[in-house]
Amino acid sequence: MSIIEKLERNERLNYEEALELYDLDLFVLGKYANKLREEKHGKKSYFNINRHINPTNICKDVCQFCAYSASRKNPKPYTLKHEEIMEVVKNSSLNGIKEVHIVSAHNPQTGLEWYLEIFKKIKTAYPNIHVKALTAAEIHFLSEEYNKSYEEIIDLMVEYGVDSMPGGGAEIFDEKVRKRICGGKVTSQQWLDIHELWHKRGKKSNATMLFGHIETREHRIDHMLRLRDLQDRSGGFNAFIPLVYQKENNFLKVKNFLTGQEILKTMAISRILLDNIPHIKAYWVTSTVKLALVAQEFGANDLDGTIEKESIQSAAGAASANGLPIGSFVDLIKNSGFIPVERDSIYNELKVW
Ligand code: V47
Repeated sequence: MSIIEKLERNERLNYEEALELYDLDLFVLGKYANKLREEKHGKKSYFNINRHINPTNICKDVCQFCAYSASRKNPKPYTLKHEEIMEVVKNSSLNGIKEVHIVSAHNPQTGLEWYLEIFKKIKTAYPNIHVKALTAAEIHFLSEEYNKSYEEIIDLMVEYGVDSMPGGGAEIFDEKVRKRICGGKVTSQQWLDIHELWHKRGKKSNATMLFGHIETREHRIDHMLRLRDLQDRSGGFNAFIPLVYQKENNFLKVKNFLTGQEILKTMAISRILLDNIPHIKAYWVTSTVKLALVAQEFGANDLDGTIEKESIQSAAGAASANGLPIGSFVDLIKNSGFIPVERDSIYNELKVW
Protein backbone atom coordinates (compact mmCIF):
# COMPACT_ATOMS: atom_id res chain seq x y z
CA MET A 1 0.00 0.00 0.00
CA SER A 2 1.35 3.45 -0.86
CA ILE A 3 2.06 5.99 1.84
CA ILE A 4 -0.79 8.17 0.54
CA GLU A 5 -3.22 5.27 0.81
CA LYS A 6 -2.09 4.70 4.36
CA LEU A 7 -2.60 8.37 5.15
CA GLU A 8 -6.04 8.29 3.55
CA ARG A 9 -6.98 5.38 5.80
CA ASN A 10 -5.44 6.90 8.94
CA GLU A 11 -3.22 3.86 9.34
CA ARG A 12 -0.35 3.78 11.78
CA LEU A 13 3.04 4.21 10.09
CA ASN A 14 6.22 2.29 10.82
CA TYR A 15 9.76 3.70 10.85
CA GLU A 16 10.43 3.37 7.09
CA GLU A 17 7.03 4.79 6.16
CA ALA A 18 7.46 7.64 8.61
CA LEU A 19 10.75 8.54 6.98
CA GLU A 20 9.03 8.59 3.58
CA LEU A 21 6.75 11.34 4.85
CA TYR A 22 9.63 13.80 4.58
CA ASP A 23 9.73 13.16 0.80
CA LEU A 24 6.14 14.28 0.36
CA ASP A 25 5.36 17.79 -0.79
CA LEU A 26 4.90 20.13 2.19
CA PHE A 27 1.30 20.90 1.27
CA VAL A 28 0.36 17.25 0.81
CA LEU A 29 1.81 16.52 4.23
CA GLY A 30 0.05 19.57 5.64
CA LYS A 31 -3.29 18.43 4.24
CA TYR A 32 -3.13 15.15 6.16
CA ALA A 33 -1.74 16.71 9.34
CA ASN A 34 -4.45 19.36 9.26
CA LYS A 35 -7.16 16.76 8.70
CA LEU A 36 -6.06 14.97 11.89
CA ARG A 37 -5.81 18.26 13.77
CA GLU A 38 -9.33 19.23 12.71
CA GLU A 39 -10.74 15.81 13.65
CA LYS A 40 -9.32 16.18 17.15
CA HIS A 41 -9.56 19.92 17.81
CA GLY A 42 -11.46 21.64 14.99
CA LYS A 43 -10.21 25.21 14.63
CA LYS A 44 -9.34 25.56 18.32
CA SER A 45 -5.84 26.70 19.25
CA TYR A 46 -4.95 26.37 22.90
CA PHE A 47 -2.75 28.56 25.06
CA ASN A 48 -2.38 29.25 28.77
CA ILE A 49 -1.50 32.18 30.96
CA ASN A 50 1.71 31.03 32.54
CA ARG A 51 5.00 32.14 34.00
CA HIS A 52 8.34 30.49 33.37
CA ILE A 53 10.79 30.60 36.25
CA ASN A 54 14.37 29.37 35.99
CA PRO A 55 15.69 29.54 39.56
CA THR A 56 19.36 28.74 38.93
CA ASN A 57 21.72 28.55 35.96
CA ILE A 58 24.57 26.83 37.78
CA CYS A 59 24.92 23.36 36.27
CA LYS A 60 27.17 20.40 36.83
CA ASP A 61 26.46 19.19 33.27
CA VAL A 62 27.66 20.82 30.08
CA CYS A 63 25.25 20.40 27.17
CA GLN A 64 26.77 21.61 23.94
CA PHE A 65 23.58 23.35 22.78
CA CYS A 66 22.95 25.18 26.05
CA ALA A 67 23.63 28.91 26.37
CA TYR A 68 21.78 29.25 29.64
CA SER A 69 24.01 27.25 31.96
CA ALA A 70 26.67 29.25 33.76
CA SER A 71 29.19 26.42 33.57
CA ARG A 72 31.16 28.10 30.82
CA LYS A 73 29.19 30.19 28.34
CA ASN A 74 26.91 32.28 30.51
CA PRO A 75 29.15 34.59 32.56
CA LYS A 76 26.47 35.45 35.12
CA PRO A 77 25.86 32.65 37.60
CA TYR A 78 22.78 33.03 39.80
CA THR A 79 20.65 31.10 42.27
CA LEU A 80 17.39 32.70 43.37
CA LYS A 81 16.37 32.68 47.01
CA HIS A 82 12.92 31.29 47.74
CA GLU A 83 11.75 34.77 48.78
CA GLU A 84 12.77 36.07 45.36
CA ILE A 85 10.87 33.29 43.61
CA MET A 86 7.79 33.96 45.79
CA GLU A 87 7.97 37.63 44.83
CA VAL A 88 7.91 36.63 41.17
CA VAL A 89 4.92 34.34 41.72
CA LYS A 90 3.11 37.07 43.66
CA ASN A 91 3.53 39.58 40.85
CA SER A 92 2.54 37.03 38.23
CA SER A 93 -0.53 35.99 40.19
CA LEU A 94 -1.73 39.58 39.80
CA ASN A 95 -1.49 39.03 36.03
CA GLY A 96 -3.80 36.04 36.35
CA ILE A 97 -1.32 33.24 35.69
CA LYS A 98 -2.71 29.72 36.03
CA GLU A 99 0.63 27.90 35.88
CA VAL A 100 4.24 28.28 36.95
CA HIS A 101 6.69 26.33 34.83
CA ILE A 102 9.81 25.88 36.95
CA VAL A 103 12.96 24.46 35.38
CA SER A 104 16.47 24.78 36.75
CA ALA A 105 19.99 23.76 35.88
CA HIS A 106 21.62 20.91 37.82
CA ASN A 107 23.07 22.82 40.72
CA PRO A 108 24.95 20.65 43.26
CA GLN A 109 25.34 23.52 45.75
CA THR A 110 21.76 24.17 46.83
CA GLY A 111 20.65 20.97 48.58
CA LEU A 112 17.57 18.90 47.79
CA GLU A 113 15.29 20.98 50.01
CA TRP A 114 15.97 24.13 47.99
CA TYR A 115 14.68 22.33 44.91
CA LEU A 116 11.56 20.94 46.59
CA GLU A 117 10.41 23.34 49.30
CA ILE A 118 9.62 26.12 46.88
CA PHE A 119 6.82 23.97 45.41
CA LYS A 120 5.17 23.63 48.81
CA LYS A 121 5.54 27.36 49.45
CA ILE A 122 3.88 28.19 46.13
CA LYS A 123 1.11 25.61 46.62
CA THR A 124 0.38 26.87 50.14
CA ALA A 125 0.18 30.52 49.12
CA TYR A 126 -1.50 29.93 45.72
CA PRO A 127 -3.38 26.61 45.78
CA ASN A 128 -5.00 27.35 42.42
CA ILE A 129 -1.75 27.80 40.52
CA HIS A 130 -0.64 24.63 38.75
CA VAL A 131 2.99 23.75 39.44
CA LYS A 132 4.68 22.24 36.38
CA ALA A 133 8.22 21.51 37.47
CA LEU A 134 11.31 19.31 37.32
CA THR A 135 12.30 17.78 34.01
CA ALA A 136 13.37 14.14 33.85
CA ALA A 137 16.94 15.49 33.55
CA GLU A 138 16.57 17.29 36.89
CA ILE A 139 14.95 14.25 38.51
CA HIS A 140 17.88 12.13 37.35
CA PHE A 141 20.34 14.70 38.68
CA LEU A 142 18.60 14.88 42.08
CA SER A 143 18.42 11.11 42.28
CA GLU A 144 22.17 10.75 41.70
CA GLU A 145 23.20 13.71 43.81
CA TYR A 146 21.12 12.76 46.84
CA ASN A 147 21.30 8.99 46.47
CA LYS A 148 17.58 8.42 46.03
CA SER A 149 15.70 6.27 43.56
CA TYR A 150 13.56 7.86 40.86
CA GLU A 151 10.51 6.56 42.73
CA GLU A 152 11.63 8.33 45.90
CA ILE A 153 12.15 11.64 44.08
CA ILE A 154 8.75 11.27 42.43
CA ASP A 155 7.13 10.59 45.82
CA LEU A 156 8.74 13.79 47.11
CA MET A 157 7.54 15.76 44.10
CA VAL A 158 3.97 14.65 44.73
CA GLU A 159 4.31 15.33 48.46
CA TYR A 160 5.69 18.84 47.86
CA GLY A 161 2.97 19.77 45.37
CA VAL A 162 4.28 19.28 41.83
CA ASP A 163 1.22 18.83 39.62
CA SER A 164 2.79 17.88 36.29
CA MET A 165 6.18 17.43 34.66
CA PRO A 166 7.47 19.53 31.76
CA GLY A 167 8.91 17.81 28.70
CA GLY A 168 12.47 19.14 28.81
CA GLY A 169 15.69 17.15 28.73
CA ALA A 170 14.60 14.74 25.99
CA GLU A 171 16.77 16.44 23.33
CA ILE A 172 17.34 13.60 20.80
CA PHE A 173 17.08 10.01 21.96
CA ASP A 174 19.59 8.53 19.50
CA GLU A 175 22.44 7.47 21.77
CA LYS A 176 25.29 8.58 19.48
CA VAL A 177 23.90 12.06 18.91
CA ARG A 178 23.01 12.35 22.56
CA LYS A 179 26.57 11.52 23.59
CA ARG A 180 27.85 14.35 21.40
CA ILE A 181 25.38 17.02 22.43
CA CYS A 182 24.69 16.22 26.08
CA GLY A 183 26.71 13.21 27.20
CA GLY A 184 26.70 12.71 30.95
CA LYS A 185 23.17 13.76 31.74
CA VAL A 186 20.02 11.60 31.84
CA THR A 187 20.15 8.90 29.14
CA SER A 188 17.32 8.36 26.68
CA GLN A 189 16.12 5.23 28.43
CA GLN A 190 16.28 6.92 31.83
CA TRP A 191 14.29 9.88 30.47
CA LEU A 192 11.60 7.49 29.21
CA ASP A 193 11.65 5.43 32.43
CA ILE A 194 11.17 8.53 34.60
CA HIS A 195 8.16 9.68 32.56
CA GLU A 196 6.72 6.17 32.69
CA LEU A 197 7.03 6.12 36.50
CA TRP A 198 5.39 9.54 36.69
CA HIS A 199 2.53 8.38 34.47
CA LYS A 200 2.12 5.28 36.66
CA ARG A 201 1.43 7.67 39.54
CA GLY A 202 -1.52 8.89 37.50
CA LYS A 203 0.23 12.13 36.56
CA LYS A 204 0.64 13.94 33.24
CA SER A 205 3.72 15.21 31.47
CA ASN A 206 4.91 16.60 28.15
CA ALA A 207 7.63 15.46 25.77
CA THR A 208 10.05 17.63 23.81
CA MET A 209 12.45 17.04 20.94
CA LEU A 210 15.33 19.40 20.23
CA PHE A 211 15.92 19.45 16.47
CA GLY A 212 17.81 21.39 13.83
CA HIS A 213 21.36 20.81 15.11
CA ILE A 214 23.45 17.75 14.21
CA GLU A 215 20.62 15.22 14.10
CA THR A 216 19.16 13.73 10.91
CA ARG A 217 15.58 13.09 9.83
CA GLU A 218 16.13 9.45 10.84
CA HIS A 219 16.95 10.52 14.39
CA ARG A 220 13.79 12.63 14.63
CA ILE A 221 11.60 9.75 13.47
CA ASP A 222 13.30 7.39 15.92
CA HIS A 223 12.70 9.94 18.71
CA MET A 224 9.00 10.29 17.94
CA LEU A 225 8.50 6.53 17.67
CA ARG A 226 10.12 5.91 21.07
CA LEU A 227 7.61 8.38 22.51
CA ARG A 228 4.72 6.72 20.68
CA ASP A 229 5.74 3.34 22.13
CA LEU A 230 5.81 4.67 25.67
CA GLN A 231 2.52 6.50 25.21
CA ASP A 232 0.90 3.23 24.06
CA ARG A 233 1.83 1.77 27.44
CA SER A 234 1.38 4.73 29.78
CA GLY A 235 -0.95 7.25 28.13
CA GLY A 236 0.44 10.09 30.24
CA PHE A 237 1.78 12.53 27.66
CA ASN A 238 -0.41 15.56 27.05
CA ALA A 239 1.68 17.33 24.45
CA PHE A 240 4.59 16.86 22.10
CA ILE A 241 6.79 19.93 21.68
CA PRO A 242 9.31 20.07 18.84
CA LEU A 243 11.90 22.65 19.96
CA VAL A 244 13.77 24.37 17.15
CA TYR A 245 17.47 24.66 17.97
CA GLN A 246 18.74 28.22 18.67
CA LYS A 247 22.32 28.78 17.76
CA GLU A 248 23.84 31.67 19.77
CA ASN A 249 26.31 31.52 22.68
CA ASN A 250 26.77 27.78 22.88
CA PHE A 251 29.38 25.20 21.93
CA LEU A 252 27.74 23.38 19.02
CA LYS A 253 29.18 24.32 15.68
CA VAL A 254 26.16 24.04 13.41
CA LYS A 255 26.56 25.44 9.91
CA ASN A 256 23.22 24.62 8.30
CA PHE A 257 20.01 25.80 9.87
CA LEU A 258 16.58 24.45 9.19
CA THR A 259 14.32 26.01 6.61
CA GLY A 260 10.79 26.96 7.61
CA GLN A 261 9.69 24.15 5.32
CA GLU A 262 11.66 21.51 7.25
CA ILE A 263 10.29 22.82 10.55
CA LEU A 264 6.71 22.67 9.28
CA LYS A 265 7.25 19.20 7.83
CA THR A 266 8.56 18.00 11.18
CA MET A 267 5.53 19.45 13.00
CA ALA A 268 3.16 17.87 10.48
CA ILE A 269 4.92 14.51 10.75
CA SER A 270 4.67 14.64 14.52
CA ARG A 271 0.91 15.12 14.26
CA ILE A 272 0.66 12.13 11.90
CA LEU A 273 3.01 9.79 13.78
CA LEU A 274 1.99 10.63 17.33
CA ASP A 275 -1.56 9.44 16.89
CA ASN A 276 -1.79 8.78 20.64
CA ILE A 277 -0.56 12.17 21.93
CA PRO A 278 -3.46 14.63 21.80
CA HIS A 279 -1.66 17.97 21.55
CA ILE A 280 1.12 19.20 19.28
CA LYS A 281 2.64 22.38 20.62
CA ALA A 282 4.19 24.96 18.30
CA TYR A 283 6.39 26.60 20.90
CA TRP A 284 6.52 30.17 19.58
CA VAL A 285 9.70 30.84 21.55
CA THR A 286 11.82 28.61 19.32
CA SER A 287 9.82 28.54 16.07
CA THR A 288 9.18 32.32 16.07
CA VAL A 289 5.64 33.60 16.52
CA LYS A 290 5.00 33.84 12.79
CA LEU A 291 5.95 30.26 12.04
CA ALA A 292 4.01 29.02 15.09
CA LEU A 293 0.91 30.66 13.61
CA VAL A 294 1.49 28.96 10.26
CA ALA A 295 2.12 25.66 12.08
CA GLN A 296 -1.53 25.76 13.19
CA GLU A 297 -2.30 24.70 9.61
CA PHE A 298 0.28 21.91 9.73
CA GLY A 299 -0.98 19.94 12.71
CA ALA A 300 -0.19 22.13 15.71
CA ASN A 301 -3.10 22.98 18.02
CA ASP A 302 -1.30 24.59 20.95
CA LEU A 303 0.92 27.65 21.25
CA ASP A 304 2.12 27.25 24.87
CA GLY A 305 1.51 30.49 26.75
CA THR A 306 2.28 34.04 27.69
CA ILE A 307 5.43 32.98 29.63
CA GLU A 308 6.28 36.51 30.93
CA LYS A 309 9.98 35.74 31.15
CA GLU A 310 12.11 33.10 29.50
CA SER A 311 15.79 32.53 30.14
CA ILE A 312 16.83 29.27 28.44
CA GLN A 313 16.14 29.81 24.76
CA SER A 314 16.54 33.57 24.89
CA ALA A 315 20.12 32.98 26.12
CA ALA A 316 20.67 31.13 22.83
CA GLY A 317 19.17 33.87 20.65
CA ALA A 318 15.37 33.44 20.77
CA ALA A 319 13.28 36.63 20.99
CA SER A 320 11.37 35.43 24.02
CA ALA A 321 12.95 37.12 27.02
CA ASN A 322 9.80 39.06 27.93
CA GLY A 323 7.03 36.67 26.92
CA LEU A 324 4.00 37.64 24.87
CA PRO A 325 1.04 39.58 26.32
CA ILE A 326 -2.34 37.89 26.48
CA GLY A 327 -3.95 40.44 24.13
CA SER A 328 -1.38 39.72 21.43
CA PHE A 329 -1.90 36.00 21.84
CA VAL A 330 -5.63 36.22 21.34
CA ASP A 331 -5.39 38.63 18.40
CA LEU A 332 -2.69 36.63 16.64
CA ILE A 333 -4.66 33.39 16.87
CA LYS A 334 -7.91 35.06 15.80
CA ASN A 335 -6.30 36.89 12.89
CA SER A 336 -4.80 33.69 11.63
CA GLY A 337 -8.25 32.14 11.35
CA PHE A 338 -8.28 29.98 14.48
CA ILE A 339 -10.25 30.07 17.72
CA PRO A 340 -8.16 31.08 20.77
CA VAL A 341 -8.97 28.82 23.71
CA GLU A 342 -7.41 29.57 27.05
CA ARG A 343 -6.72 26.28 28.82
CA ASP A 344 -5.36 25.09 32.11
CA SER A 345 -2.21 22.98 32.31
CA ILE A 346 -4.01 19.71 31.68
CA TYR A 347 -6.10 21.04 28.79
CA ASN A 348 -9.39 21.79 30.50
CA GLU A 349 -10.92 24.68 28.57
CA LEU A 350 -11.15 27.86 30.65
CA LYS A 351 -12.29 30.44 28.14
CA VAL A 352 -13.05 30.51 24.44
CA TRP A 353 -11.99 34.00 23.32
O1 V47 B 1 15.30 20.46 27.25
C1 V47 B 1 18.23 24.36 25.56
C2 V47 B 1 15.95 23.30 25.31
C3 V47 B 1 14.54 22.73 26.94
C4 V47 B 1 18.40 25.29 23.62
O2 V47 B 1 6.78 20.94 28.81
C5 V47 B 1 17.13 24.75 23.72
O3 V47 B 1 5.37 22.48 28.24
C6 V47 B 1 16.59 25.47 21.62
O4 V47 B 1 11.62 21.74 27.75
N1 V47 B 1 17.83 25.98 21.44
C7 V47 B 1 13.83 23.24 28.16
N2 V47 B 1 16.21 24.83 22.74
C8 V47 B 1 12.52 23.91 27.79
C9 V47 B 1 11.39 22.91 27.68
C10 V47 B 1 9.99 23.34 27.51
C11 V47 B 1 9.69 24.55 26.93
C12 V47 B 1 8.36 24.91 26.81
C13 V47 B 1 7.33 24.11 27.24
C14 V47 B 1 7.65 22.90 27.82
C15 V47 B 1 6.54 22.05 28.33
C16 V47 B 1 8.97 22.49 27.95
O5 V47 B 1 15.15 23.84 26.31
C17 V47 B 1 15.69 21.78 27.11
C18 V47 B 1 16.44 21.96 25.80
O6 V47 B 1 16.02 21.01 24.86
N3 V47 B 1 17.08 24.16 24.93
N4 V47 B 1 19.06 25.07 24.77
C19 V47 B 1 18.76 25.93 22.41
N5 V47 B 1 19.99 26.42 22.20
